[in-house]
Amino acid sequence: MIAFGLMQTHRMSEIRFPRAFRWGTATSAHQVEGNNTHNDWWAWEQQPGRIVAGDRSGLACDWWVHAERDFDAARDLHQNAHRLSVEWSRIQPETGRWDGDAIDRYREMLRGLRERGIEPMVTLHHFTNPLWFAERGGWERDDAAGLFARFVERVVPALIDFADLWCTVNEPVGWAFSAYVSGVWPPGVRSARRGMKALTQMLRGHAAAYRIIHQVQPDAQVGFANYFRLFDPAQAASPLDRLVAAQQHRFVNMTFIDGAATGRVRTLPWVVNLPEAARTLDFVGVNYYTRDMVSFDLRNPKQFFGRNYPAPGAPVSDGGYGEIYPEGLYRVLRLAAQYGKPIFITENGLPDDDDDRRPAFIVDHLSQVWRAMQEGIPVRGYYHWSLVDNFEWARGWSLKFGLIALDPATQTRTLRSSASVYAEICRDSALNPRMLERFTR
Ligand code: GCO
Repeated sequence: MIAFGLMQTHRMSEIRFPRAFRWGTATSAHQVEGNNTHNDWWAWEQQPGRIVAGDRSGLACDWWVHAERDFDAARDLHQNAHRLSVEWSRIQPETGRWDGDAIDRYREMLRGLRERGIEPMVTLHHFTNPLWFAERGGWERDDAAGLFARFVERVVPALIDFADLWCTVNEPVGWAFSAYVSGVWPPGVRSARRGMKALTQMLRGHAAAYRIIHQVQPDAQVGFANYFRLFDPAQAASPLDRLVAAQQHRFVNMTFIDGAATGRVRTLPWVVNLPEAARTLDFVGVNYYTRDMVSFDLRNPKQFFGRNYPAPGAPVSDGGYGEIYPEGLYRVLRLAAQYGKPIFITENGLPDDDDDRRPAFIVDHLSQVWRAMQEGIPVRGYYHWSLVDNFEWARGWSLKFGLIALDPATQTRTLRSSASVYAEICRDSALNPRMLERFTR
């Protein structure tokens, strides 16, 4: 209803964002760099049956050598911000070995972004772990956070000339679920208990990183990228559907962020007191993609007895990735606002190979961002996932998230038409009447 009202009022006029708004895209090291041979994902990809169609990251988008080619494109598309990650296994390929050349390459990349007028946001852990770290027990070991902290102490001082916006970790709950509950990501474990252990250790790692960064760069803004997904009861009148949806919501959306805000986690089965983690958020990073309808189902104990599916008849993106639900971004921004911090939309996007939905997706989602901002919610930037098609974890190369299409075999790039739509938005810091007229229903 309200969304409809918004479109009516603004159908012909412009939707203006602040001049200082950060407009960019997001990527992660393993998904774009290529030849990340020292991490657990690389090893995982070599095992038969792990990745759709036996795909491998391989050369990925060849960023380790040629990231600047895509940085040029981002600049030409009027982007002024980019979120990328640094690969721990490059910087510390073995327990006792630090690779200065790898750090230099990251300095060069960040300088390259700055020179193009693009402000970097740097993520320190985006799903991958050095093989040596994974082989000794990864995040399940009690010293994991300490080992991560050593990496942070090494890499952050080397990058502070170029960056002051930091994401410690990416989507910790989603990562723990895929790595330790469903077991479709390395280390391929199926044990909620072990997952909780790893997640607790990662919260410790986040807190340690928060402190280290502030010691070396007092003005830094530090947060993490929290995955927000909406879970709506299939039958609003069913208490069981409501209960299950609420449980999923608490667990997926709120556990880690509550831990980082208060130092306490009370999401059964996860109960932790970590006072050191309290107040370790300078901003809230929002990764938003989709929502689920949820019905009670005794057969799914691992999902809190819920069965999840897209709303019947709703538009969905490629490959069963989920419902396209722009109003969800407004709703998660309201959730994120309760922490009283500035907000960055650190990821939002969809797999859409033929690009028939992406232009409208961008315009509709940004209309919802604007709507939240009209209510005083302090959104500071939007990083579309992603700049260029990249290696989508267990889905391999099958899902195409890029504004720029990539053929990984030939490294040929082709701009999708959504790239130009988004470029106009970035240039004007506004949704113009033409695009509102054309793309909003
Ligand atoms: C994640 C990550 C990205 C994905 C993106 C599309 O959410 O898994 O942060 O690495 O590629 O979300 O699925």
